[in-house]
Amino acid sequence: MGFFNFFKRNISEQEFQEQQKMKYGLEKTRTGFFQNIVNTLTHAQIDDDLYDTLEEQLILADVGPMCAVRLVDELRDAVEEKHLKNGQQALDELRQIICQELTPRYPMELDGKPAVILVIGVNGVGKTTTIAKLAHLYKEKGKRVMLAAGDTFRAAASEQLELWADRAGVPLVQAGQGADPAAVIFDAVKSATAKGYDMVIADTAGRLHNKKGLMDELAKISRSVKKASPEASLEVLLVLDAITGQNAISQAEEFCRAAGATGIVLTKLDGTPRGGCAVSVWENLGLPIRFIGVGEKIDDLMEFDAQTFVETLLPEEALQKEEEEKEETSGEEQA
Ligand SMILES: Nc1nc2c(ncn2[C@@H]2O[C@H](COP(=O)(O)OP(=O)(O)O)[C@@H](O)[C@H]2O)c(=O)[nH]1
Ligand SMILES: [Mg+2]
Repeated sequence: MGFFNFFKRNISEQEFQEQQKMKYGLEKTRTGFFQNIVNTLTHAQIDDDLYDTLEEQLILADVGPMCAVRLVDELRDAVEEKHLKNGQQALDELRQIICQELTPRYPMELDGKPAVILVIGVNGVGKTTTIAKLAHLYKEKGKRVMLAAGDTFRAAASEQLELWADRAGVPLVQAGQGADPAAVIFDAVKSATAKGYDMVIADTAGRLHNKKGLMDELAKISRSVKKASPEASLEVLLVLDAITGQNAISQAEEFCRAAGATGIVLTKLDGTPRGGCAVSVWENLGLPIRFIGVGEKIDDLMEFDAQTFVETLLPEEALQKEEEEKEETSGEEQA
């Protein structure tokens, strides 16, 4: 115990704000299927029925059948090994297992000059919005950010990004419809290097590529990034829509390794009660989640923190109780 002591952990004001934002963003998921998991475990005796129920509930939360079975197996082993006695202890163990599952195995590559982030994914998942949010986030951190309109397939894509670039207050490099995306990104990296920008974030077209086409295009972009600046680093973020959850993950499996993706952005977590798909991303795609989208506004993107995520979805019972009490008292005060 202790690892997840939500109350006893001393947190800064900023961490508190992050927790609140995550709580709000994950409202549907945390008050839905994950709430059931907490309720099931908190009051239960540990037996085979409990494991069956838990497995079902994890699947309902969209954790994915294979991942759910494995997590429950891990939990069962841990319960035996550590001689855990009750559901509360099992819940604490489950938090740790899921947290480990969600913790990135390697850091993001952002130390290049400039740091290039290429954003890929199928149409409608939230690529362009995510790029605007990323620009905002890194600008707030004091970085000089430039955008590249690499989605040259549709004229509207560039216009949409232009609006967002204005809102975020960052420059945008764009070319006409049908231009070569690798050339646009080359120009952006060149320009960023010349002007001393720290970061280039590039949009790409969301056509459903075949594997070879996608591979070739990304290889070409990657070469042009290096050609434009030998000191550039490249992070390729694949955007997945949490609303389509497991479906999105199985679709992505097809091409994500081929595409050389290095990380995942999971968008629209605010729009689904089944945000559990996050838990199976590593098992299915072998990629860490780097950011989560929790709304449509420019600051509705969060850097992914596994511990805060798990504490939000599987809070300690005491936390919920205290909140209820707080609500009751404030209700009384108003009355
Ligand atoms: N609720 C919610 N909507 C989002 C989020 N991210 C993107 N969207 C919406 O998803 C739609 C498609 O986004 P867009 O960035 O154009 O997707 P793209 O085709 O991949 O570039 C837009 O209506 C966005 O406002 C999110 O985190 N939460
Ligand atoms: Mg787009």
